[in-house]
Amino acid sequence: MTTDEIYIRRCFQLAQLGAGHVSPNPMVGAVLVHDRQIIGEGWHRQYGAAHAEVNCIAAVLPEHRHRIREATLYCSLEPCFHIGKTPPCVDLILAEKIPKVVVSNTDPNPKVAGQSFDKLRAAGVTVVSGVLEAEGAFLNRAFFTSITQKRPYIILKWAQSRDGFIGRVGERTAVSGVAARRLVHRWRSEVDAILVGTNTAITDNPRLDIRYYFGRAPLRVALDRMGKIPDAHYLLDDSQLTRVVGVPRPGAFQQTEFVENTATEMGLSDILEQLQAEGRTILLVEGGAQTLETFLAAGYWDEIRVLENPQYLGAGIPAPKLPATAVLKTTASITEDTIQFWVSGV
Ligand code: AOF
Ligand code: ZN
Repeated sequence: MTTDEIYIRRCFQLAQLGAGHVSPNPMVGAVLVHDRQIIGEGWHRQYGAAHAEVNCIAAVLPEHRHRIREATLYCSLEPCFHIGKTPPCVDLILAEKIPKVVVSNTDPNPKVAGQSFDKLRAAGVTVVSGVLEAEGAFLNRAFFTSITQKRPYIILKWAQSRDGFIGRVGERTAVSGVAARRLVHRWRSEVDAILVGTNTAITDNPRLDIRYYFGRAPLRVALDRMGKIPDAHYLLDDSQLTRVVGVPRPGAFQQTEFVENTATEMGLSDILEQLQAEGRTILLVEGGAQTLETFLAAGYWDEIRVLENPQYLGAGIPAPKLPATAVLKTTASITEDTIQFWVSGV
């Protein structure tokens, strides 16, 4: 590993601390290094709040401040060029007279898109870009997908038994173990919306909350084309931001919105368009089989997370087939469950 790679990796670690707090912004980390010593670290902690570079520079101790003008700033993403919710980081770098900047990814935001590199170079700053670019792009895959494909990054998730069933027919079935369930709640806290189909909404009566974890609860989206989800089900309890796509219902809902859509197909593109327009850049689809298969058939997926429990169900609803373009990115295990992370190879 080169020196640049070591510090860019550290930027990635810091960036990840923003997971679940910064979307639709990217996760960004920054490190200031003087003479092989880290004198400042920072990350983008909260959407709308200070950028990684600002937090990094603010973290430098007073007795080290005079070193900033001899230091190298490592940053996982190209510093911003524009005035958004915060002033341009590129101007801060110039004001601080930082002589060298090393970056992983160019910011695909059209308001930035390489312009900060040009501005820094024109001012005499040494710029190195493209360090661990593929890793950086994977870290911010939701941000990149929403900009390039103009739709949210879509994660399909299901839990299956060793013999490949996601549940018994017409009956709520606990497939995963306790620890895996907690992990799923963590995943929920890291996305902007969770979607379930009608059958799952009716049969499982899911809450789609994050009670086994903490952080930001996502928007719940339930498909209810026939208006069949029972009124007493959790998804209609108005306890959390919820969107029901299908048949509108009367009642004094505060956090629940009804989007009329009774088309025979699920109207997925409308749902995705609305999420994208709202700045919700990561969607987790939690089932059931029919809904997952509709997303797969439409090519609306970027990542698939399969949890597998060693139990045998013997019969039930078969797990969806993985698409031929799916590539196994990594595997993990959590107590008795194993997890496969698949990504799209095209
Ligand atoms: C950076 N450092 O830590 C992040 C950047 O509305 P704003 O001001 O927060 O700007 C958001 C945009 O800034 C976002 O779309 C992306 O292009 C860039 N994010 N840039 O220099 C950071 N989070
Ligand atoms: Zn910035």
